[in-house]
Amino acid sequence: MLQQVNGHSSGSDAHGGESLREDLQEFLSGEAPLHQLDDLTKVNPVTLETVLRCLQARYMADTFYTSAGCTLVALNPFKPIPQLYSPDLMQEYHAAPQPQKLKPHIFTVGEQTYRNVKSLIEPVNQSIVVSGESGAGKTWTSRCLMKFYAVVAASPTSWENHKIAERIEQRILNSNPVMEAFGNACTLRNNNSSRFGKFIQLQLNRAQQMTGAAVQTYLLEKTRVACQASSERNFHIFYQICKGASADERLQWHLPEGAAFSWLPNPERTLEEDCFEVTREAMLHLGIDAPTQNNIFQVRGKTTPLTCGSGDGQLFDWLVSVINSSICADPDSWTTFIGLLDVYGFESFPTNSLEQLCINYANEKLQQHFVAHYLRAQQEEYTAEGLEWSTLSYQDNQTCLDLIEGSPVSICSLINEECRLNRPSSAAQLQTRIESALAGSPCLGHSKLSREPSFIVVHYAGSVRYHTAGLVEKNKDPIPPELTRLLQQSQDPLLKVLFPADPEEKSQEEPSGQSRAPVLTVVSKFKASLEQLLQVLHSTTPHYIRCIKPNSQGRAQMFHQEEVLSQLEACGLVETIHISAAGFPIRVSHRNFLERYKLLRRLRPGAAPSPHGPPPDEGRSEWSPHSKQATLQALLQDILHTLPALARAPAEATPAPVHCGRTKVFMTDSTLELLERGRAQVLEQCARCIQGGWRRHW
Ligand code: AOV
Ligand code: MG
Repeated sequence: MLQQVNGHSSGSDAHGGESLREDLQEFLSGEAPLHQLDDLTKVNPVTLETVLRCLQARYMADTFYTSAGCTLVALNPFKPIPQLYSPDLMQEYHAAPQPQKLKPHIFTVGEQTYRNVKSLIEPVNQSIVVSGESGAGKTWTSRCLMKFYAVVAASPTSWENHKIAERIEQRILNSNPVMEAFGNACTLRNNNSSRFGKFIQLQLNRAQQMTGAAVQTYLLEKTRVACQASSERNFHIFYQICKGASADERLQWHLPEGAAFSWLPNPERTLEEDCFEVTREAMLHLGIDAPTQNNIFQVRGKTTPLTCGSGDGQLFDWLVSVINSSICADPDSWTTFIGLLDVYGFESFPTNSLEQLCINYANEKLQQHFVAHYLRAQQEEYTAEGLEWSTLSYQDNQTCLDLIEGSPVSICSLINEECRLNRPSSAAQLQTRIESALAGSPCLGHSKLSREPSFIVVHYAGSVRYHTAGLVEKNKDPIPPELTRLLQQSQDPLLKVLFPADPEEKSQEEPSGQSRAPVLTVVSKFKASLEQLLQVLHSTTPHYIRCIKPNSQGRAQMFHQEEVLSQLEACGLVETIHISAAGFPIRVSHRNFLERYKLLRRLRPGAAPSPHGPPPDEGRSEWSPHSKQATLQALLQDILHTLPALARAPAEATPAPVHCGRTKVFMTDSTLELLERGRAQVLEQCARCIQGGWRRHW
């Protein structure tokens, strides 16, 4: 396990459990100090220790973005830095001949996607997957990117719609405060936590101007309306209404005097998100007029049966559809899109239920997509260097996905089956069914020690125990028929829209034991929307932004290594480190390689330290580019011939190959270790020679 990694620390790595010596670290990483390394793939070797050390050095130097191959790592600064997101900086990245040569930034990713989508030769839709744990900065990042596109892809004309003339990009930006008011809440981990996943497709015309957008949301946490963990709050909108309604509105919406509702927890905390005016203004701009708003707030304000979770879900879905009809472009008016996915990261709590299963299932899917893309990118680098790819074999997370969603039997199918059969079944029975039907899966852990019925899934980011109590009920997500009927009888036009008569509803009321039409469960709906999302992502060029929370207190200038490490694991960055390690994690420029190891030629049989000076080419201080490849090959061969002699055990005698690429030497950890051992031997011999009075000959 990794311990302190700052400076004189100790921690395990690929080199025998000791930290890298400073000179070796410097050699592997080039000359740059760690905080100046813009790209984690240049941290050499790519190990957890070096990656963490680099991120920490950068964070402490107020540098929050770092590239990691095809991924951008974004550390949450936890302090406002307006100049980092200014329109001037957006223009700088937009105007740069090569934005990737500027400092890593979300605008680099924004500009890159914008240019890719613009390519006249082959315009390809783009997507940006923003992930990370709660409070890491996903929504912030997505919002900043939307602002970036609103600047660089601004439409030239304003729209006349809903009696408000304004630019479409402004309307798209207005969707954020509305969705956040109704779908975000203050939690223990984030004051403005999104309680839903979101994919927004920014639609561009041939002239690269934004003509519209489409939003898809996933899994709103509806149960929050009825119950919240202590110290957490309900959705922002309730507090906004309570704190922001005028005296007339209070009367009309049947709100009690004073700010608080007895059922609304923790109203005493005022957050910047509590601004009712911002929400109303944004709704107005989206075409939700004052009478409709009145209707919504009346429905939200009255302590009404709509405060049950299901009603909230209907209202949220309806709002999203209204937003879509307000911002979605005419299909003929756009040709390409940039998709932004703000999705909840991997979750593992003391008690995990259907929500976590769905979230972690989505993360497994996205991880598989990411790994496939990363492997492709690695392959491209190897090919560009003229290396064979066949040396790298890597097992992705398909086994875990088979356990969750595979056919004919999987966790999803078994939970759905229980809903379909609609039979009384205990949590313990569900555990037994899952564990016996899926016993053969290596990704199903052993849950024997648990007092409560549960099963364990070994995810790529760690094992998670899911409790089976209530799983089937949650999966059915029923709106009690009596409640639906009651709401349908309401004179309120909004309630009539939210609860239309549904003929399919009847089939769920039939007595158990009869065959019935497939029930649309939470899991089956989620699976379908996830598959749709993946299809869209597959049709695009993906980009990844991994948001990292440097500490859980939300404090600036504080970097907790253990917390960051577990996030690197959960967001798959550790996996990419392993992928790199499965191939050739050590990549060193030709020049650096030779400068460090040319003295190994002294270890060739018969090449004992000579009193007559160094071999001819060793004395050269300048590297001649003309003879570069040939000299390099010859020297490399010489050096490599010394390796078997350095091996201490037979297994080491045939070290993994060293590949000489076009610009770099690629090798494995074990080869590096042998080379270092050889170097140490030569240096020791030299020291002995000097001590032995050979100094004048040397
Ligand atoms: P999340 O979307 O990843 O959590 P947010 O984007 O809401 O997290 O970020 C949490 C908070 O961190 C924000 O409200 C800001 O105060 C701060 N923050 C994030 N990024 C930055 C930044 N680049 N600069 C300054 N402050 C920042 V959740 O929605 O809970 O998973 O469900
Ligand atoms: Mg969020």
